Order: sequence, then C-alpha cells, then structure tokens
Amino acid sequence: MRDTAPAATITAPDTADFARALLAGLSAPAKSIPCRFLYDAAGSALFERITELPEYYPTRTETRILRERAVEIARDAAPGNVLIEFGSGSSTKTELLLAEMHQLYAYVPVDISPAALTDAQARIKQRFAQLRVLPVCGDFSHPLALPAEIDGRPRLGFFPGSTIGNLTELAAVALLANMVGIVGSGARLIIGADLKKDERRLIRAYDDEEGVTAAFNLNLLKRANRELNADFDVGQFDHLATYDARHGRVDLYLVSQTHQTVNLLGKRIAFAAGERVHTEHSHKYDIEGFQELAGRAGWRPLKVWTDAEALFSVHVLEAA
Ligand code: SAH
Ligand code: AVI
Repeated sequence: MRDTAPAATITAPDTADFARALLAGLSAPAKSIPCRFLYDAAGSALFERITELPEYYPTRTETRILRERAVEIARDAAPGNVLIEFGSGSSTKTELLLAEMHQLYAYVPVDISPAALTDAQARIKQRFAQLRVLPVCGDFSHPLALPAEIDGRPRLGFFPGSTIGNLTELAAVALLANMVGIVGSGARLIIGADLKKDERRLIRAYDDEEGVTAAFNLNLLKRANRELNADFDVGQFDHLATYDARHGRVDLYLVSQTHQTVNLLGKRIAFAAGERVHTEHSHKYDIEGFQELAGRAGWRPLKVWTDAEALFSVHVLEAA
C-alpha cells in the first residue's frame, strides 16, 4: 500500500473476484465465503441497521468512547496530517474526530463498498466543506494505491468498529504490519477492539430478535443470485451464530435446511441437510491480548480506553 496513484473515482469491485472466491469456498470440504463479500450496497445498508439494534452494543459503545476522547485524539493530528481510515463504511464515527481536527490536509476513507463510500463522501463533504476527501475503494488486505496527493505527508490511522476482529489472527497481524508501512514510523493508529464477555450477550448481538443480522448474512446468497446469476433458494438456508471459546470468536454460518443443489457459474454445488457455510469470524479480545497481537505487527501501545461495563476498547498505538 506504499504506492500512490492519482485520486481514484469510486468504482465497483469486479465480480470476477466474487466468482472466484465463491467457487473456491463452496467447492472446499468445509464450505466458506470470505466476509468481505457481505458488503455490497444491500449489505452495507443492512450493516447500518445492525448498528442501531438494541442487541448490537459495539457501535454505540465505541461511539461513546470516541465522543468522550475526541479532543484528546485530535491532539495527535498535527496540522497538515492525513487521516486514513480503514473499513470506513458510513464514516459516522469519523465525524466525531473530524469535528475536532481543524487543520487536516485530507481525509482518506478506504472501503470495499462503493455504495458506503459514495454516501459517506457526500455527507462528509456537506458538513466539512473545506476538507479534502480522497476515497479509496478496494480491499485493505491487498496492496492498494493511495492518492498521490498524500505522498510524503504525515499520517494518522483510524480503524474503528473492531473490523480487525473479522480477520483471522494471522491475517490481522499481516494487516496491522502493513498499516505500519502505510502510516510510517512514529505515527499513530486509533483502533477499536471488541472485548470478551458473557457468551449469551455475544450471541444475542449476532442473532438479533428482528432478524437483521440474519438478513445481512443471507444477503451473501442473494448477492450471488444478483451478480453471478446463481439460483440459491435463500429461504432454504438459516442464519447461525456460535461462540468458539477456544479461539475467542463469534462465528457466523449459513446452514442448509435440506439436501439441495445450487447452480453456480456452470457448476452444481451440493449441500447436505444441516451443512454449514462459514461466513464470518468476529474475534473478541482482552486488552493485553490485543496489545500483544498489535505488538507482533510492530505497534507499541500508548493508551487504551474502555467503557464502564468493559464491553469495548479503543487503543492508541504507535508505529515502531
Ligand atoms: N467503520 C465502520 C464500519 C464497520 S463495518 C464502523 O465502525 O461502524 C466494516 C466495514 O469494512 C464495511 O464498511 C466494509 O465494507 C469494510 N470492509 C470489510 N472488509 C473489507 C476489506 N477487506 N477491505 C476494505 N474494506 C472492507
Ligand atoms: C464490521 N464488523 C466488526 C462486524 C462485527 O461485529 O464483527 C460485522 C457484523 N457481523 C454481524 N454483525 C456485525
């Protein structure tokens, strides 16, 4: 991600990537679909609804911490800095920081969802008319071209939401190490990490009463029907959330209700009754464990804040 390029327009990711990943994931003995495909326009809209659910504590808890600490965080953004946000989504939490960061050179939201980026850019431009907003649409786990305009400028990283928890430990360390290269030695990263807690509370957060998380998960199959002309009978799959205490993570699955066959890109994919398709990991950390993980990637812990119930943590890290 060190390379830079002219400011890109927001373009939709190519469907070939989805096609390849879906075929590979559904042909494996233990079926899975990478979670980055949850976020097409419909998925991003469903995620926004999740953030408002009474059961989904992470968004409102992290927002509260950021609101309380925004002035302190803004002191880390020296005049002329570039704020780079990973998995920016609606950029709602970012507004809290931008309101206190008065002399930024630019805000660079990075996201895989063109719909989320387009909406966020319009809203941010409206509220912060003087701010240079340079969106980058792409997968943050792969090398990405950042806008040439920010070349050589000091940077501050922002990675809220506990989106880091959606990566396996190995991938999380690799991404965090990549971020050291992106922001540069001595620069800081503000990162949210969801905390371990009572298993029932976790399951409720990922299997809400209203069924919004189920719709978010099942949208993967609808997306395959829309974009790849597959013929998933979405009503024949259930949403399942489990907690894996050994790995400290919530896992989401789509479960086939019956024995069924689906046509996908000229292939017939068979599902046994009760067979699971893994769709998302959501790791939960303790503070020391998260700092240790970040340390392996070259980050030094500077500060950490949590809420009164110790549901969620926000860390300030410094690149070694
Ligand atoms: N930061 C927001 C949104 C979190 S949802 C918040 O805290 O509420 C996760 C976001 O990361 C989504 O907007 C999704 O589109 C994006 N995302 C997921 N995987 C990604 C990837 N591999 N590369 C870039 N963006 C990704
Ligand atoms: C974006 N990410 C941190 C969310 C989470 O909590 O793992 C995605 C999500 N999946 C289901 N609900 C929310």
